[in-house]
Amino acid sequence: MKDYQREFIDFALQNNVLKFGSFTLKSNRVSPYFFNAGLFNSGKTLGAIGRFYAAALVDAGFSYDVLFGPAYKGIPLVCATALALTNEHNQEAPFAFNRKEKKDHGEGGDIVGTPLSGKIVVVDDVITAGTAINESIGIIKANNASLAGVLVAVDRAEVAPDGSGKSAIQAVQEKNGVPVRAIITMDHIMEYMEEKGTYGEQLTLMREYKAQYGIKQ
Ligand code: OMP
Repeated sequence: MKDYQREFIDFALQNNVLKFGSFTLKSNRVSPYFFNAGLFNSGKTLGAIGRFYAAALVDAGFSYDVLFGPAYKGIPLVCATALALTNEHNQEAPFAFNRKEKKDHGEGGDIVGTPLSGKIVVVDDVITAGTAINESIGIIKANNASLAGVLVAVDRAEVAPDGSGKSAIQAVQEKNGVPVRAIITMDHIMEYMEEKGTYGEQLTLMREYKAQYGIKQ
């Protein structure tokens, strides 16, 4: 694990964004941890998360025309990332996001911000089974733009629900031929817990969950 990844986990724990307990996921899996990006809910935390995403995006070497943040949680994330790309990396960083409800008056349409055309990088919070990311890819295709990559904060490194045994990320990568990058994965969280040595039962539950739903390396 790299220093910035450890720093990111510390930061998520301090802000209660990363929590341990029992959580029912969108996929109906019951997880011993949850990452709630909605709790990056102040100027200070949003500024910091934007810098983490921007650094990861530059590190991944993504080339893009527009950044896309899917509603709702992707919206502040893409704004924060674009701001950090300009302030810290001197990039123009055009961005867009979608409305969940289509607007048929005023400017109309379901995309707000820079029109979705050219190479698009999706900026989102978490990948579990890949449903949310596939929805974003559908929006990009519907706008005749092309997907250049996906950046999320957390790759939960779980098997896709299609029975292929592949990770949700692998499935998205192979289907679309583009890179998917995450700031951290479930393994980084477990490594962090092992290093601290104080997580006891919670770490056992993480290992059990990984054995059931994690990708087999
Ligand atoms: P998939 O669509 O199954 O990949 O799940 C990802 C989505 O689930 C995220 O965009 C979140 O809305 C939500 N989620 C979290 O926010 N944090 C988690 O730790 C797990 C989930 C989840 O429900 O799987």
